[in-house]
Amino acid sequence: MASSPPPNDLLASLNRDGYVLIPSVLSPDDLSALRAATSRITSLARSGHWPHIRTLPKQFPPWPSSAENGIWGVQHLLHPSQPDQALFLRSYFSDAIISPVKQLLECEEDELVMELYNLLVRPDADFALRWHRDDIGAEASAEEEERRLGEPSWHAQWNLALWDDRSLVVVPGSHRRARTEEERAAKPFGEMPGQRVVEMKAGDVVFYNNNILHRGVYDATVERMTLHGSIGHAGGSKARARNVLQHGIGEWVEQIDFSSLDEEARKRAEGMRKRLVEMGSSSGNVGFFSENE
Ligand SMILES: O=C(O)CCC(=O)C(=O)O
Repeated sequence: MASSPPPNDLLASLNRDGYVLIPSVLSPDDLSALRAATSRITSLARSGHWPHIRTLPKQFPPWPSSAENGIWGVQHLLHPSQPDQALFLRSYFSDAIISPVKQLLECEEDELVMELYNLLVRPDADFALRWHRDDIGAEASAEEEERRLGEPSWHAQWNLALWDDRSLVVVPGSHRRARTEEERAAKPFGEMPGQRVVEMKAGDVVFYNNNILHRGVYDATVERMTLHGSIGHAGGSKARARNVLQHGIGEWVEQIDFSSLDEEARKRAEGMRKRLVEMGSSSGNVGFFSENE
């Protein structure tokens, strides 16, 4: 694994630009094993045998479970019925991810919270996402944007490319300020002043503030297998944990068997899951979430 920049540099870059790229975090063996596993689950998803998918031409969840119009993502790599679950568990809880996350959240391991692990793939037809911030709607006023952007984000989100990837387009620095009039007036699928394509080589990981102005531009002829994950901080809102559970993993998170992990990673995983369930649970029973809402 290539050496990461010192912690302060990593966080300083994220704070300044809204994203930070760490090159070559995967060994050649890990890269080829992950490519094989992501190909398997993507084939299952494209052929209608994995219902947890992002479907064309829809940007935001919820997505239907039918792949008949094509897909651009595969959800829930840590699901117990996922054929390569053990490999994805190893990847999600690996030092290559956890070390930078701890640096970016400025916290210790026992404050980390398990969240989501998904996969972004080559779409079946050319497709693009409109400019957006993940947690602040386009209708927000400038005051509302400023207020929300001033709050700590309490989670880290990343893209880990298994093939070279230039799909993510960002406006550097836009996570620190409200949109300008020009940005507000820009076409949802058009060029934005100052936009930058995030150029990733296979094995690179980019961490980004999910409220940076960004979009995805996808080419149906270019292979894409990019692991897309997030990890929370126990200081964050209970609402986020509940949301992760309700719309993501609440029905099966407690069934995940961590015994394939080595002892250190298993302890890490048990702790992170426990904090997710405790934070998200108002009744003490995670199974209630999907029934109640
Ligand atoms: O494809 C990407 O890398 C970006 C995805 C994205 O913006 C989203 O899921 O909201």
